[in-house]
Amino acid sequence: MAKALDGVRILDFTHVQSGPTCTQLLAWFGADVIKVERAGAGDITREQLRDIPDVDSLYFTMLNHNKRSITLDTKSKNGKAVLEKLVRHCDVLVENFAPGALDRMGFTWERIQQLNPKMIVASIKGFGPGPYEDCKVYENVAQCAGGAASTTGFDDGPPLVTGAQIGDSGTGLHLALGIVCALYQRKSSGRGQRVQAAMQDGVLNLCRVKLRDQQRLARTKVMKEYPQYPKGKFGSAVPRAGNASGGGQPGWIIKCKGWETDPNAYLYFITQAPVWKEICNVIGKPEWITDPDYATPGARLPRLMEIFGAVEKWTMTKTKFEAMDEFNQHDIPCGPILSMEELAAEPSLRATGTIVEVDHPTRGKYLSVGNPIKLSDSPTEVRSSPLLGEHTDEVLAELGLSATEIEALRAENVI
Ligand code: CAO
Repeated sequence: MAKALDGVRILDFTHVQSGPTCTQLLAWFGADVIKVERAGAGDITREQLRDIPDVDSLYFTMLNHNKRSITLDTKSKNGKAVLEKLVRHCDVLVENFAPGALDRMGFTWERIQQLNPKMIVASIKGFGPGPYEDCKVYENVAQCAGGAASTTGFDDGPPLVTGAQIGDSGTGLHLALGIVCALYQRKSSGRGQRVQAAMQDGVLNLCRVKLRDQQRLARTKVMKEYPQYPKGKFGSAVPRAGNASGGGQPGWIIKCKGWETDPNAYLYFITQAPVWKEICNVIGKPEWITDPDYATPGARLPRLMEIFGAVEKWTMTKTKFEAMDEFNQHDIPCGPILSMEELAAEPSLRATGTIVEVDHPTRGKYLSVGNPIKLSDSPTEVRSSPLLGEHTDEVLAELGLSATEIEALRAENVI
């Protein structure tokens, strides 16, 4: 079946996590992604967190499916000549080098435009223009600089980073959207353009509700759905909210049967206002339906912890799945805390291709997260990540190089 991005050629200069997540998505939508790696070394993640000696790590394989790999020393004279051909050949260059690296290689935006005015140049950096624009950045730095860490965790503890890679994979997603928009605009403008996504900006975008709360706090000096209310104090900055819901319907994580030994025997529970009556009936507190101290959302705010305690008393007699089943029969929103072990074994995620088993030539079979975005006319088939330089000869031949020229580059260690 045809794919959404059939015919789009991506010069993939990405490494580590943020950029590769972006180009992997584009590959899943059908783009021909040519990953350019340094000869002899490759993307550093090939060897990071290895679980099998001399085999590409899961870190690498899970971020580079469906791509082709070529090796090229882009700092050598003959390597630069090949890179020029690639720039002419491709539609989009994606990179997440440290600031200035592409310029130092001799491929400034101006030079790329001379070579191919239709080329879209997409970059991820840690920070946008400003005091930190020259800094190298990794995931957790972005989480800290983008507002996630200061608003995550409990009030009496230090800032916390989250397991979700919102700085890397989150910014990769932002960049992918920018690239697709630029490809669309190119249809009418006929020109390429620069697409830039800073990791700090991406994290801040995902922390939008916290900037909302910052302004509410400045105006009202209190946030009644936060666990600090009514007993604790509020300062001038949005505090860490523990497990409080980020929206208008208060929620909290509560214990379920087995919590003493199972670190994930918990449920996220939401006291959604329209089903308050049903909540009271299920947990055995029918008197709260009409009691003026509990009957309205406003009256419940200073009593949220008492209410979550009462719900927890009930959920501690049920497993998280039993509690979820029963709450759902009454349309009460809640969700089990699922471990990676449970997710890996979940049949419905396998059925939709959100979790896939992939066969790798040297690793064998492993699990990966497939494409979380489903297009009805462009289904995703997840293929193994490439071995280092697996497609060098094939791609160079497509660029018009003869077998003799390719051998000469190999002899010079350019590829
Ligand atoms: N041939 C020759 N040289 C190559 C090459 C190739 N095929 N590919 C890369 N290089 C060179 C680069 O040109 C650069 O050289 P200079 O420093 O001399 O200009 C050098 O390799 C190293 O690149 P780098 O600085 O990007 O890599 P690093 O390991 O030092 O830094 C990182 C890594 C991620 C901190 C940095 O790239 C960065 O800040 N990127 C932007 C933000 C980002 O994406 N961070 C997320 C990473 S995932 O957590």
